[in-house]
Amino acid sequence: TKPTLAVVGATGAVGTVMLEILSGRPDVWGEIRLIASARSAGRRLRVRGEEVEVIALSPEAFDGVDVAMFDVPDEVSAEWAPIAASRGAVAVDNSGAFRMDPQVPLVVPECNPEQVRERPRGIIANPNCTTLSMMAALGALHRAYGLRELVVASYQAVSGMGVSGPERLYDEVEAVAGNRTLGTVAGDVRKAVPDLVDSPFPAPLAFNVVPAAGSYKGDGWFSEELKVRNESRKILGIPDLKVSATCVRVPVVTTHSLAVHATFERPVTVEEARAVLDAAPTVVVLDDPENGVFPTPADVVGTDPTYVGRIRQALDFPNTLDMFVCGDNLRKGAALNTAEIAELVAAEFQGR
Ligand code: 2RA
Repeated sequence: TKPTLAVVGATGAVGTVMLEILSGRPDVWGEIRLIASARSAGRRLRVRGEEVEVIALSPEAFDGVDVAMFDVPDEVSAEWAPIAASRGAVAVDNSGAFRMDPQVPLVVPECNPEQVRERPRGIIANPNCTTLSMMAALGALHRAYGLRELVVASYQAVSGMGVSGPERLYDEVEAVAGNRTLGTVAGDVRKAVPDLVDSPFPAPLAFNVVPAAGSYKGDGWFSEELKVRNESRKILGIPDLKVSATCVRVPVVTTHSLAVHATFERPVTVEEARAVLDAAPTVVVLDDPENGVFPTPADVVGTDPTYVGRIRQALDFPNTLDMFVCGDNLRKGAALNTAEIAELVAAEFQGR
């Protein structure tokens, strides 16, 4: 019999994409149970062409569940993923609660699929969408040339925040639309957008970029920047990888972009790197800058691959490539990778 899957957080931004993805993937699941907060219980959502009623999160909701995906805030996962595991489910968690726990593998199927089986707590973590958006590409290059140093600037879409991000961006864009003098005087955009106390962002996003993603962690660092460092090291299995990241929120609805400056142990040419990336099944090289061909969020949103372009040799840094990477933060960056991990676990049920 096919394993039973629970989707916890089915009504959120990632949960919504998850249901869409589950409807299009090979059908490895028996029952798919939808779980959300008591507030959302009773809603009916479509998955695999059928309407399924959302049930409230409770310990009993996990009875008979083989794999439980969590797309909920950190504190909800911290409490409930262990409950699901204690009731016999394998929890695949997309929050930050367990990613750095040494007893919890942090898995990107393109990089470290074998680690799904090393789960003493019954929990497998899915990486942060910013890190994840570049992992398929960097994993392939690391295998070929040995990654040593990573300097990254992110251009992060607002849906990384959950549904409140796009809502706020659309509101702000509506407020500034049509005013052809805005953005010319300091503070004019701030005055034009709705009150920032109601915003999930610390500054206007319309006509702006904001160098603050995640929560402030002290010593100048925001959580997203530390996650890029810690999670890249863990996924790639390079504990001493040198990483420095600057994470920036941009007025894009969905799809994170990253400017990546990657230094390798061995010499690497652009031609070879392109061939390595081309050969990676889930990476698409879009790299003909002379003819305007490079990845942009507007062109890649809603698709599964990791896109790489602007691949070039850093002029003053040996063994170093600069490149621009785009990935849909709700798909490969979140729901798709979680689904892929869950499918690896589901494969263990075959023949049982
Ligand atoms: C973001 N990386 O973009 C995140 C959190 N999922 O906000």
